[in-house]
Amino acid sequence: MTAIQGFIFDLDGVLTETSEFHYLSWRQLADEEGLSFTREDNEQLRGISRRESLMKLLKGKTLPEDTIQDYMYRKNAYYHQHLQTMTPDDCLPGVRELIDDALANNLKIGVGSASRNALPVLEKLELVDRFNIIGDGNSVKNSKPAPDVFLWVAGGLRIAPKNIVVFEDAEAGIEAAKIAGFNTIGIGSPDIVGEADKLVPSLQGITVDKVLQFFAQQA
Ligand code: B16
Ligand code: MG
Repeated sequence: MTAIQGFIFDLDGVLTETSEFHYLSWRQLADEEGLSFTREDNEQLRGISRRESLMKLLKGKTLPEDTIQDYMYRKNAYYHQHLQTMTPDDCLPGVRELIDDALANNLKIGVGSASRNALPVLEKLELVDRFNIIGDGNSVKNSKPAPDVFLWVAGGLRIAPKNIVVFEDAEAGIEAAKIAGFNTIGIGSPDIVGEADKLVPSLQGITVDKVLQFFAQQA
């Protein structure tokens, strides 16, 4: 019998691709404030919190706390405008199939995201009711690469990290999951998620059987 009893999915970049919305929102703020911000810069923001994203965008420039709060508020307002265009069709390929397969195999499933917007995004995708538990940037204090959000979700699922597979697209997310002893599947390029136990280009064609077989061989 397999030891894997649950899956935890990151949200942005795993269940849906919101990085373009994050890019456009930070870009609008950067343009308004005369800061430089490129698509390459945006790639460095995958999986890290809103505040840490702003710190990277500022590239060492210091600002008073009320200005930091104003920048984060405005960026989030722009992001919410973009979210209005999101529909259930914005689920990435293979996501719905893997969720159905996991539930049919009696696995418990959760979301572990750094985003404080995880709930509105999952509502747009019509996925909220599918998950046993949703952990996000509001659930814990320390964001990825701290393991807190994944441990919070694992606690809610009542499953030990060694019996859970985490699906992540960000270096910070793989680091967070590995520190706490989760099994990891990295989605995307080896340059970014190369530290994961297993790498896949996307969730398309990924089945519970394939995942369980992989981690059975690992054991
Ligand atoms: P918000 P994930 C992360 O979500 C994004 O990858 C990252 O780019 C973003 O800065 C972070 O959420 C915070 O998002 O501003 O919505 O709170 O990949 O951990 O699901
Ligand atoms: Mg992500």
